[in-house]
Amino acid sequence: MKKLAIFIICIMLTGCQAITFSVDGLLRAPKVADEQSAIYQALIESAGRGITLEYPRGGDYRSAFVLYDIDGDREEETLAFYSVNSVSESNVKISVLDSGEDGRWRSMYEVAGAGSSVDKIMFSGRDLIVGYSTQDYEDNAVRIYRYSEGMLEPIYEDTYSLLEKSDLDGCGTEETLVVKRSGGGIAVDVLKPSDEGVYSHYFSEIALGAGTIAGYGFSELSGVKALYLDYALESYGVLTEIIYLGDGIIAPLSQNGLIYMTQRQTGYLSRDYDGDGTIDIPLPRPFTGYESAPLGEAEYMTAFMHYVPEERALATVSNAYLDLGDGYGFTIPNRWMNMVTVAKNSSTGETTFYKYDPSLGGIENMTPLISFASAESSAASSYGSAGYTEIAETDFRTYYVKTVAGADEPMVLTMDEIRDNFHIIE
Ligand SMILES: [Ca+2]
Ligand SMILES: [Ca+2]
Ligand SMILES: [Ca+2]
Repeated sequence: MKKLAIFIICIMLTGCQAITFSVDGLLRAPKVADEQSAIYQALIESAGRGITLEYPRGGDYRSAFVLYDIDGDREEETLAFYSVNSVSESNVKISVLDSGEDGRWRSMYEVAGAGSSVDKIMFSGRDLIVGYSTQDYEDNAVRIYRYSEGMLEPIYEDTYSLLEKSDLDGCGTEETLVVKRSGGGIAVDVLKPSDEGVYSHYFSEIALGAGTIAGYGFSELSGVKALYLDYALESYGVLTEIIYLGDGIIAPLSQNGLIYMTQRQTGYLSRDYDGDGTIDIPLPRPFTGYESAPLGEAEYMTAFMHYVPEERALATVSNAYLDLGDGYGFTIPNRWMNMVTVAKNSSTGETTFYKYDPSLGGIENMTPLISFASAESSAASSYGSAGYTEIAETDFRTYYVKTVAGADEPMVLTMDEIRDNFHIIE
């Protein structure tokens, strides 16, 4: 049996406060631990000893026991997630436990879930949202449960690839967002709760020809927290759609004929490249000097784009050289645009920017300006002795830069400029 080492309860009184302790410590620890022990005992009394607690793999709630007021009486119930140790039954079970006037915890209700493990748990008002993963299916299953008259009843069920909450219309309350594959595309279902707990459904099919979801994130756009969804086409490349809620589901890039402007090779995912809190959509194109290079031999300049709702257009906010393999990017300063080219030396690992002059015949005759290099942080690096300065470091890699051109070269950048333009990409 999997060792019951960690027992985390998330108490929803003031935000989310996590208390972590071991089962061994349960008997010795004071009051809070006594209560957890009592809850666990109540579950055992009802479900038997042959159970395994199920811990959500993602999301904000990572405990097998979640305290939450699901009936609105201002006292928290406990939701316990577990599976029965049996070959014939693999689905997760949920028990609702409540404490009576005598303070004793009792199991009130038990329901079988829709998968063999818990992907994530969320709440919408008093409703419990559970995402289940199932080994047999590619898609996950979501259930929204409402606790009424002592029963935890599913009021919504679907499959999903993506299950999240976000304030998609800027109303101040988060909607539940279910994204799933559907026919030849991707379907988006938004559930917007009213004060009375009634959901308005908004449904839209987007992304015809989409294969898989490549990545996603949420970012502020005109007062809403919009979904940025990268998806791979079955044919070629990755596209980005932005999704938020107005009178219906708004997918502005498709709706304004801009979606194919975002098509690019796999690997270039939308991300907050410069760390300013806004997601940037990358669009690589051949770097200066590589306009006619064969595929696979080109270097790329990546334009980062934002959608501008007032103009219903995509605007380039910056241009960068990205080294996706080594995990960094360098924003190209304005005075370098069309004046500089780049080459990566595959034997030394150095990436060097050159003053671009096609009349010189080849890049080896052009003036080198600056070089970047990186190495695993754990490995001894020879870049330091080769005139490089350390510019950034992650847990895994250390990044170096070296100015090659003389100080009289007008294209040379100051160290501050280099640092401001250098970004680690995850
Ligand atoms: Ca309650
Ligand atoms: Ca909202
Ligand atoms: Ca950004």
